[in-house]
Amino acid sequence: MARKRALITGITGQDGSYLAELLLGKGYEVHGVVRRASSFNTERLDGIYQDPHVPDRNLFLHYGDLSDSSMLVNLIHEVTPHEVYNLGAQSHVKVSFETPEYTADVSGLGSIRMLEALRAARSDARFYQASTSELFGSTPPPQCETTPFHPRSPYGVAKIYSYWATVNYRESYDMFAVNGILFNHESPRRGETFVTRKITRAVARIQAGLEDKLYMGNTAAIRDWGYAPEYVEGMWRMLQVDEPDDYLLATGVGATVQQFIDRAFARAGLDPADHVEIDPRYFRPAEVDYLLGDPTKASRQLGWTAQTHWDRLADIMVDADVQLLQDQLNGRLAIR
Ligand code: NAP
Ligand code: G4F
Repeated sequence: MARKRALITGITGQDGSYLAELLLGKGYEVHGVVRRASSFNTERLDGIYQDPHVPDRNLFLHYGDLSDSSMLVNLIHEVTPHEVYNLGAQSHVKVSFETPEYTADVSGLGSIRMLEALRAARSDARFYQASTSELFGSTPPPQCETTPFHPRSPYGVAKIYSYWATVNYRESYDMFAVNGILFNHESPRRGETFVTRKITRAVARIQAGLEDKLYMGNTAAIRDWGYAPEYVEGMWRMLQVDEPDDYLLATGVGATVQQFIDRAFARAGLDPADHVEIDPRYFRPAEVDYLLGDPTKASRQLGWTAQTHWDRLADIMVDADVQLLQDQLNGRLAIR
């Protein structure tokens, strides 16, 4: 059988890089959209080229942007993908308050541009939209697929547009278009300004004596944190079922930001009371207080269950950041 082709927007991000590895390992030809930047932004894909078990010759990168519809139209014609994973987004909630219009353009309209490109090409590709637990916002937990949405940020508002666009194209044009409503998922590849990575990176630097203080925002917020490599497997499974539907992925276990801090500092033999201070700069105009997902549907229908909960995840991330810093200090990698 001919090799399956997948197109990933956001391939340079945390999830995009894990998904590319997963699909290459399954024998796919993988195409990714990369934004032009003034310096290298494909660092998370480096592992693919260094791992002899991952067939990197089947990976193709294309310059592009979700704000550029003609580029997306041309790319769909060129690649003729079997599966499209729309992971590209301005994905930072706090930043979305500062860049609401840009966030709406990329994280909201970007999905419509991709869906229209598929429709114009009469493509029968299966489409995955990266939806989010931020859609639930202030609706109390536990949240499941039928829980009402009440987003609390420009990011959440943009993503709700993409959520309904995906449902609408499925219903209007009989497209195989699905939403994965994913709760927070993290890894050593998590962006450095998201809370878990900010904490584990600071722990490594404090332990090494490079820093002394970690300034935090609202540490009472509760999140349902899972492990990103497990979540990209769930994305793939959503596109392998017979009928398109929307699924939520979560661990079903929650913790406060403070609990994550305590666990991460303990892993490195440090006391957070000596190092953590609250800085109002990191508070948001509106907060999402409590996210806790019920992943029963994904478990029953996709056979997907999260294996790694927040405490083990904190250990994995601290260990990785300590090792990364050691490699940097030993001159094997550049310090950032
Ligand atoms: P991420 O690490 O922030 O990656 C975002 C990706 O989108 C990057 O590759 C980024 O490119 C790309 N991108 C940004 N603006 C773009 C544009 N204008 N055109 C094309 N691509 C653009 O995010 P992630 O954690 O991997 O998340 C993947 C997706 O899942 C996002 O849509 C996010 O909103 C959603 N999501 C994430 C979580 C989570 O907990 N991680 C939970 C639910 C949903 P650069 O590398 O050039 O910046
Ligand atoms: O790590 P965060 O920035 O993630 P947030 O806002 O939950 O969004 C992430 O998860 C969503 C899924 O629910 C994704 F859709 C989205 O793209 C992104 O990946 O913040 C987590 C919590 C918040 O309550 C925040 O207020 O941590 C709190 N927090 C406290 N101090 C902080 C900080 N967050 C950050 N980033 N930095 C702080 O200093």
